[in-house]
Amino acid sequence: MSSDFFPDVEQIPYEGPDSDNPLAFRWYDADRLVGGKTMAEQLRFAVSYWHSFASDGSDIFGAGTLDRPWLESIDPTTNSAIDPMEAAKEKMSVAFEFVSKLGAPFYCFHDRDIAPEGATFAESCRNFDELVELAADHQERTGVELLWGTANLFSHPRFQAGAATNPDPDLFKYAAAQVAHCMNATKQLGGANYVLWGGREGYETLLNTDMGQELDQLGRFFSMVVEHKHAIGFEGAILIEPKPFEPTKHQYDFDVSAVHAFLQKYDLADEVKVNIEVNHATLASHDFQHEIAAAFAAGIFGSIDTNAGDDRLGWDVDRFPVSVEQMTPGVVELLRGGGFTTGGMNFDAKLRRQSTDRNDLFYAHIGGMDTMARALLAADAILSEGELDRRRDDRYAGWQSEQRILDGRVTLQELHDAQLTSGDEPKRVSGSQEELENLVARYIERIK
Ligand code: XLS
Ligand code: NI
Ligand code: NI
Repeated sequence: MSSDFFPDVEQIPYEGPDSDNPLAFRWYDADRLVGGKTMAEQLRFAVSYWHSFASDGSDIFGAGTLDRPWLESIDPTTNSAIDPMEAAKEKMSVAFEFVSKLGAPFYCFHDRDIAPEGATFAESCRNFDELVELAADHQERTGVELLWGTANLFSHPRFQAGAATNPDPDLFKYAAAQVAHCMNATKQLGGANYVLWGGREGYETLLNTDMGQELDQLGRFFSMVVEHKHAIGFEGAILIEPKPFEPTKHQYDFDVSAVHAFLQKYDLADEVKVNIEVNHATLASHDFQHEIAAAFAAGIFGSIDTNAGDDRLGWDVDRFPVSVEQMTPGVVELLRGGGFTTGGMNFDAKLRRQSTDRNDLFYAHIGGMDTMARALLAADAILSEGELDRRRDDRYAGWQSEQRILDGRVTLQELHDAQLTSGDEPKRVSGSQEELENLVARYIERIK
């Protein structure tokens, strides 16, 4: 097809670990059974519209470098202005061409990634609705599905002081309207989830911030989202994406535990789950696996934004994941918790600014998908062989005969009195951390 934006690529095949073809998967074999499900079902990969199609590689020091003609405002051949709606349609054709050639089952978008902002809210809605109609056709034609939709409540200058946490109620109202519209579209497109990342929901300085007031606003906003979900009969999950800072100095949805406490305070813990991003976890001084384990422990695990940070850069660099060693412990926690239901693995990751060839977008996603597939194979081998969990269970074995303490049938005084008479010094046992680390390394080495 000569009109293709990626003319050198037909469909990315699976060729196995011995392949040297840079446009083939070596580990991601969609139909391979791992832990009772296919790899496609276990990993539920999604391509993010914003990084892959709506960004041009610009950074705070320089202009865009990537070949994304639909992001230009002037057509270089005719020297005439490009109609933003036509450009959005072209962008969408390329997006679906890419996702289907890659063989990822899902994509994710912000409302403003797929359609341009209009002069008024109503015009923005009309623009968006037109592209949503088109997305429905593309989904139908290609079989690609929507993992989640979200509203961009942070790019436009009107959101400089936040959306739901804005001191001006007019911004709260504007954001509520935009979210309602985007939720309706997400439902229309059969989205499996709806995500809320708190773009500028935080503060720059406490000198001008009433934190209690802002948290109450945010709590009410999320409650309205949940009420709207039920009002329209949206069956997907509502997810909050924690991040500790950036763009604001402090973001209220700091990490999974902060979000969980917030959800409990506003009585939303049964209705809202979390979308965990790898590099947001590290920015919050956690590991990826910590955030997944915390989410399952709290009963609020939802979905994953997979990416990687950089050891020497303390911001959200959104690299594609390349380290099996880094990803495997996270996938162990994912499988221990039972894996995905509505969620999936969205590549919230972008090309480096010098990766200017069209096919670089394929190489990036192929590497990311192969990395996660290897992590899945290692994690599945670790858990099915069972040694790690046997060792973990052994550490807690003593509790089997002490359940009455956890049930609340014993007092502090009783424990004191018993200790006085029995007086035994508790026995210390090794935590065997290094041995367990070696065990995990062995499984990673042996992936087949
Ligand atoms: C930014 C977030 C964002 C969300 C969607 O750091 O990761 O991309 O995933 O709004
Ligand atoms: Ni994200
Ligand atoms: Ni992020």
